[in-house]
Amino acid sequence: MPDPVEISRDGHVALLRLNRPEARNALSPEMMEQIAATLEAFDPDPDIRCVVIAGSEKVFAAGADIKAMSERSFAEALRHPASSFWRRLGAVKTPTIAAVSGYALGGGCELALACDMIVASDTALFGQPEITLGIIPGGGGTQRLARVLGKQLAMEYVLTGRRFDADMGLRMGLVNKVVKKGKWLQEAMDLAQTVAERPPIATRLAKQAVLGAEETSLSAGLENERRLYELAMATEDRVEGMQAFLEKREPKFEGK
Ligand code: DAK
Repeated sequence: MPDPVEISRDGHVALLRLNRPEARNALSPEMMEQIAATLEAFDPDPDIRCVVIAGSEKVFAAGADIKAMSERSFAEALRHPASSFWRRLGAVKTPTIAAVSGYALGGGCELALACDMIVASDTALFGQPEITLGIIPGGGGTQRLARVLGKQLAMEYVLTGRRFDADMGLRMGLVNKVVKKGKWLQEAMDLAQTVAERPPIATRLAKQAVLGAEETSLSAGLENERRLYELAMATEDRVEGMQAFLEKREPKFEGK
């Protein structure tokens, strides 16, 4: 059987492509383990500076595997790797970009939401249809949608299971950029290359600082930002970055 996730590299950018077309990239336990383990392995590696997660032209991911879920008992659900997958994903320090074309539904939408940015094809369709199956989003959908869209809109999409398209996602602040069909992956890779040109310790610190805004009060967030800033000031890369500016040359960041 082919790997459910294809992993490739382009310079400092890693690309993870979900590859279960026969099940519309439904997130199987193997797929989730491979995604989480790969991202965890990249985290301490300064050569991996940004990760793009993509599906195919037709589907990003159709969510958790409904067939497998339908056969799972309550006790099995408690022990299932899915319960730790989302926590592991949320702990990733490397900047991530979801490149979404076609359906991003249920856990697929939650996977995109767990990434730091979303580049979408104009064919992309997002939604949390769990309610139509008798469950509710369990991979962060209720929380991340409410934070991005606000309570009223999140409530509408979570209670109805209705989908929204890429343009609507852009208007609501969930999508960073909408790109013509066929160009979405390149656009996401270009954005990732730009992030990858930046010093990798500083991008990881910056990611932590921005995510802190969702977790804390403003004063605690500002305090957290100050500490992370001080860490950035302790890096060799910031010496190089400032020196390069003063010498009017391009910086060479080593991740130190
Ligand atoms: N799971 C399993 N199989 C799926 C699937 C899914 N989510 N989505 C599609 N498939 C399978 C179909 O059963 C079909 O299989 P065969 O009949 O060929 O064997 C094949 O993929 C092709 O599907 P369609 O014929 O439906 O393909 P279309 O192109 O016509 O439609 C579609 C594509 C994506 C619109 C449609 O397949 C669809 O609506 N899929 C279901 C979308 C959905 O309801 N997703 C939400 C799943 S629930 C948790 C955290 C998170 C979650 C759970 C737990 N914990 C922390 C514990 C998340 C839950 C979910 O995501």
